[in-house]
Amino acid sequence: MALALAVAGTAVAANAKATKVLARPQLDVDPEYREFARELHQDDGLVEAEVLATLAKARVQQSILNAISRPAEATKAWKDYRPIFLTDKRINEGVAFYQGNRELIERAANEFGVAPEIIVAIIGVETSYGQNFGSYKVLDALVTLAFHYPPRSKFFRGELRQLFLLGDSRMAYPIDELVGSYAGAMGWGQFIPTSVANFAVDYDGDGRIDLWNSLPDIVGSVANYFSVHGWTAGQPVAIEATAAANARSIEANGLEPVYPIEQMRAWGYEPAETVDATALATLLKLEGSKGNEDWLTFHNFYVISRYNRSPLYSMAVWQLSQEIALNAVDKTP
Ligand SMILES: [Ca+2]
Repeated sequence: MALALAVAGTAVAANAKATKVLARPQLDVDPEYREFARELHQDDGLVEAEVLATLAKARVQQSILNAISRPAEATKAWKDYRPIFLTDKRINEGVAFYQGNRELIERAANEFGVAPEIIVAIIGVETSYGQNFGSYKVLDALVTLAFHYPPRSKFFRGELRQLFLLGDSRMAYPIDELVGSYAGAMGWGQFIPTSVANFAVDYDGDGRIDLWNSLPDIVGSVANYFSVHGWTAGQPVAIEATAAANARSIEANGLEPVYPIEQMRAWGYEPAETVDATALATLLKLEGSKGNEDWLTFHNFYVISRYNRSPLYSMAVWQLSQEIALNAVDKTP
């Protein structure tokens, strides 16, 4: 039943505890909540009673545990992953979003040194341009995962702590009202609390961060995320290559670009576009709908992967951005 997924070995204990909490939180006697509140008081100077009062508003939800336990999308092949994101609908809505907010998007892109179509594509892949940013209370999601999902409790306790540290003064809304994904990712760009703390910006200058209703804050925050992670304007992202029959097999270790293009060519990978021979790349092999694809991916592709570690995610963002850029050409004379 319900929480059997929690942890092998301690299933009985986890089950008993979760059943109790699911039925009715007894916060005044829950030692884990107490310990957490005590830590936030000792380490961060928060008022223990206030932390407990906020925790008391959280609802532990089985649907959150079900969602996080689903198999990862990383197991999909590119031919099955691509059609989820590269749809006419998502491209057309991205073009409309770009054209409708061109001044803002291009101002942020210039200021932060990021490609405008990448900002649009990230928001498109994450939440279909704000149409689907999740319906969970962030507090519910993080409390559920911090205290009832042992495999990642350390990570989510850290995010819950950061949510409290952001506090009502930094965010545009009280922290117990914030809405996001089942994993506590917030707003149009799906920022978890540590990402909000490190990368979100108040781009409309009202003193608060609003990743739900302020387009400047949303666009500026995504642009700043890319800027801080090292996006380099005007540099290549990914180029498809033709592999010679005797192309050397390359065991790519992640997406970090370590091989100069001239080396890749010597090994039998001919880029489909002209590119600086000294540019560093790595090889990404994908299973496309028409067979295997060999891609040379560069530093900027690696930067996209800092938003989400899946290579397929990065490729979807990149290809969506290119479709949007093609179709969103500025037609003003
Ligand atoms: Ca703001």
